[in-house]
Amino acid sequence: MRPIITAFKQSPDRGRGLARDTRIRWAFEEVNQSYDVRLVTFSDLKDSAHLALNPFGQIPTYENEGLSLFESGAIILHIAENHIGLLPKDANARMRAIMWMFAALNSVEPSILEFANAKILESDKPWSQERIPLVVDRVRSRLEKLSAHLGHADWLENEFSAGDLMMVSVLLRLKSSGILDEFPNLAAYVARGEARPAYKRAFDAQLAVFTSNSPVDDRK
Ligand code: GTB
Repeated sequence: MRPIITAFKQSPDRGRGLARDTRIRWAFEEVNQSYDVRLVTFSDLKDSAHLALNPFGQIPTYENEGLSLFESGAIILHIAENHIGLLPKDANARMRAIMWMFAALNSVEPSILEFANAKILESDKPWSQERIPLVVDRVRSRLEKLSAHLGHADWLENEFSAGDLMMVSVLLRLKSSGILDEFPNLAAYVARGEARPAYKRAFDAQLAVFTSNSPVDDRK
């Protein structure tokens, strides 16, 4: 049986690969596991059928062989645990790769989400312009430490792992902001992730969904 994941029929990111199904697609591609995608609308997310898969009414979800999961971290950990290619064999190295997945989701992603929310959801608030520099500083503070740890290394530990897949996925959200460019080693790290053939296949697959489900613009 092929696993099934959910993804937006029309992603609000317009195919930039920022919705969280992309990281799941990337994990599948890294381990050469084919998968199916059930496309959902925002209204589908509120249906009881979807809420039974994810009580928070979000994508991505995962279903296979009697197991259903939500949370991109849990889904990628499950894929990585059950295939070769995303976690080292050595028990300590394996745990450190998992630690980096948690670090990406718990120590780095929250400030980036705050920044995205401040820019997108709160831009019309009278206090927005005052708040943004504070939020950017929190992102910068995390990136400074991550950048110092990474140094000149290619990946967070010795070899590419699910930890890098998650960290690159999280950092990608900053690409258009310019903040990443303040840390050339992190910008290069993200570019290394994007250059992986598996990432490219994942990116192209989600873009194809957006392209084929966008209303045709027939303005002359
Ligand atoms: N913690 C969960 C996980 O990691 O799986 C978070 C899942 C999540 O935030 N899902 C979002 C969702 O379903 C889509 S990815 N939102 C619908 C809702 O909550 O009603 C987040 C996302 C959305 C849009 C952009 N964008 O436009 O750039 C980027 C990322």
